[in-house]
Amino acid sequence: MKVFVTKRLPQEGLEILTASGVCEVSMCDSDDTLTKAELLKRVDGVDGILCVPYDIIDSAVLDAAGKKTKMDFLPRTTALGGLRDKSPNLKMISCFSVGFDHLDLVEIKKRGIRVGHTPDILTDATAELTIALLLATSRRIPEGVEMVKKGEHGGSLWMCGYGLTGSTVGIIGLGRIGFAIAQRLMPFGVKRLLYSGRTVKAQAAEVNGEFVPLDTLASDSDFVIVTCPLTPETQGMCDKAFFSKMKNTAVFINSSRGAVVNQEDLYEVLSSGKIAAAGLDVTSPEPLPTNHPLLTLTNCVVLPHIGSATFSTRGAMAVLAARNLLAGLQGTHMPSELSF
Ligand code: 8YV
Repeated sequence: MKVFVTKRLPQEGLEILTASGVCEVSMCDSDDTLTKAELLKRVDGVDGILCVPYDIIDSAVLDAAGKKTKMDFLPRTTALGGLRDKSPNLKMISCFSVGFDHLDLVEIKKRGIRVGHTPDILTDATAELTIALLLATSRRIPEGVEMVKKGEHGGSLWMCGYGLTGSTVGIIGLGRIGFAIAQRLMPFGVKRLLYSGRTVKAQAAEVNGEFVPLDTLASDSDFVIVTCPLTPETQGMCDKAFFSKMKNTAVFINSSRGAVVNQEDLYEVLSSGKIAAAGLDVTSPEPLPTNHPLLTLTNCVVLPHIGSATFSTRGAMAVLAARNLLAGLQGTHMPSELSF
């Protein structure tokens, strides 16, 4: 069987694939995201794809990957015809991510293709990064670093920011990562922990979480943290109407997906001081063009989507993605199969 890995994979994952004897691996040996044309070309006739969130897996990609070979047109009755079931269609999509908003699940389901992803193992790393981003944004750390380089120093209110002690934090989407963030915030002396989402979470009691409507979360929080998945319901959810309910001293953090935020509206509220600051690990698009207006603001800290970027986490993601891929190809139990 043939598999295509769309981006350079950490060695421990690649070794599992190559040593398996199950598949022939072709990998894009680059850290750049493939263009659509290249992706379509490289998936031609493969049985499995190992992809990252930047690869949009839509019907065009599924068609290209599932392309029938000459062998498929041979009658089954001939000796060679028996070969035609060997690789007529894509069997498996393995995501090097917990998120799967880059997949057209309707088309994938129709074609009976299995999907694997990498939840849990990146929760701690992503929660840590979100806390780092929150503190960097609220205590103006990148700005402070620049001040030192410029030799600047100021008065008693110079470079002041906002602290977590006694604050109200609102988490949109108290899933695995949202909950891990809440746990890490508790020792900072947060006074109230609010959360919004589709359902009340039993686990929320462990972090004294109060389930509130999104409007209440926006209006009462000193820090708003977005960790919900990108879905048709959450796309563009943080827009002008949402930001206008926030306090003008509040800090907005997003470590989920860039498209949950309307970036024009965010620029407007940040530049006019309607909210205090924003920290984004995710943007739309990624990378953000270097001339993007958000990058001109001192009260906006933008990171290059590094939530899961620790050596050990990325290694574990590669191992899990490889094991998922092999199980999908062989039709066996997958360590982390997406049910949809
Ligand atoms: C990416 C992520 O997978 O897991 C997710 O959903 O967005 C990240 O962990 C990672 O950046 C690799 O592209």
